[in-house]
Amino acid sequence: MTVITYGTFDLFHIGHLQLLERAKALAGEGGRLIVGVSTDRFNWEEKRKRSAIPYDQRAAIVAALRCVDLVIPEDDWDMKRDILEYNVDIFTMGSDWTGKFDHLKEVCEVVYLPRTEGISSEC
Ligand code: C2G
Repeated sequence: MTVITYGTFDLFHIGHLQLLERAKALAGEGGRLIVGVSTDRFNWEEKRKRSAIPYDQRAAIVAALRCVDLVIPEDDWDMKRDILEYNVDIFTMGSDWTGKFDHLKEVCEVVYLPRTEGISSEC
């Protein structure tokens, strides 16, 4: 199966890694994990968030992970387009987003995974 998740992945840390490994596990044997890494534009325009690390470096770090099969830029909130384009079976996010993406249940399964407590990119 194909799983997709999204994030900023700034100052990459164990909480990000555990989320991505849990997301890959959802894809099952021979499955695929796609990760949408938020662009600097999206982060500022939509989330008023400035990341310490620029998009191209955050994307390269995520793309280098064994559990990640494809990285795409997240430059808007239209996850439905990505889900249909990549024939995604499961959309997943950490539990801090619980309920925020339930509308995507029209096009795929939505799973919220437990966050790793006690660590954050926020300095
Ligand atoms: N995460 C986690 N544990 C942490 C920190 C983050 O499980 N201690 C998870 C988040 O729940 C999210 C993913 O790791 O699913 C990426 O976290 P962020 O980089 O903080 O992503 P965010 O800024 O929430 O952007 O449109 C969705 C956004 O792009 C998500």
